[in-house]
Amino acid sequence: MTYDPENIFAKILRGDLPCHKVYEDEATFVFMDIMPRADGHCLVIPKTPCRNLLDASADQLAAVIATTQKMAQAVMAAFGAGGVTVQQFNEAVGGQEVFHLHFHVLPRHEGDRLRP
Ligand code: DGP
Repeated sequence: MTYDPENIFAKILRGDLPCHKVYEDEATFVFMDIMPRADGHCLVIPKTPCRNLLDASADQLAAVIATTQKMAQAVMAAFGAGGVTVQQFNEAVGGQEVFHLHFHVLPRHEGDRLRP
């Protein structure tokens, strides 16, 4: 499987499409999900091309996981959440819709349900 530089998140990274940016460092970028399944649902992506977990380099994974941890801590504080669900999908059959590696960070509250 190859990386398509015309995927939506690549366009967001290039500034060709708008997004609600949450955080950025030299290796990663975080923005709000356009179809949030929980209040505060954000997406963590590497800045460099990567289709999904299956072709990620060790450096990309290390950077994305470190930022995912930061975002998990941040959304818990910002949304008064009691926990965080982290989701990640690979290839269409695995539920992936946008083919640039991303981790979903979903703040959770006691008794809540993720929106479909
Ligand atoms: P998945 O590949 O299944 O992990 O889902 C892709 C996610 O990306 C989905 O939760 C909706 C979100 N998404 C799709 N298009 C856009 C977009 O243009 N902007 C933003 N912010 N999020 C998007």
